[in-house]
Amino acid sequence: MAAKYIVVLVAITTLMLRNHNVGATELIVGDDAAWNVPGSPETYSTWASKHTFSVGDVLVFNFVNGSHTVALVNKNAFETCNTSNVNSAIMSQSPVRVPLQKTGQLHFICTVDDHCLSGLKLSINVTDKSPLSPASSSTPPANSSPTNIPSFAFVASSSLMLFFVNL
Ligand SMILES: [Cu+2]
Repeated sequence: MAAKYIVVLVAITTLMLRNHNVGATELIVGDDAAWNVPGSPETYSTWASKHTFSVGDVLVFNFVNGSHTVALVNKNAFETCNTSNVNSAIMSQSPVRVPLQKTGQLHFICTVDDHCLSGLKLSINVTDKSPLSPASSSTPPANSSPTNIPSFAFVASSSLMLFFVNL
């Protein structure tokens, strides 16, 4: 229970911080590890669990050209690393930039050799950006009630919590 409570608190805090961010967030996949065959197969699921993905954000895959690719696949192809069943062009020019345009699950794999089987795969859950809250320095619109923010945060954090718990 304590762990879930902490996850909810972190999610709410994240949402509230996000309310103050304007514009797209660029997310460097893997951070310093970039898009490379990882030492641990969980590298990219761990990375995904530490980030929030919102409509309007941009995923950036960095790698050495010729070493890797990025392709969008369905859930089944993601799980089985079926590199012959891709839903997008195979993107091979680093950096590959993928704007997140709608909510839902997105699955990416590298189609080179057995890289996907070695863990070079990424699954993310894209959610709606929280509604723009009035900046604290400006006058709130008349139809904006502060009570809307906690309730929204609760609903959104609940779904985030489920996302974390399901990992
Ligand atoms: Cu690769």
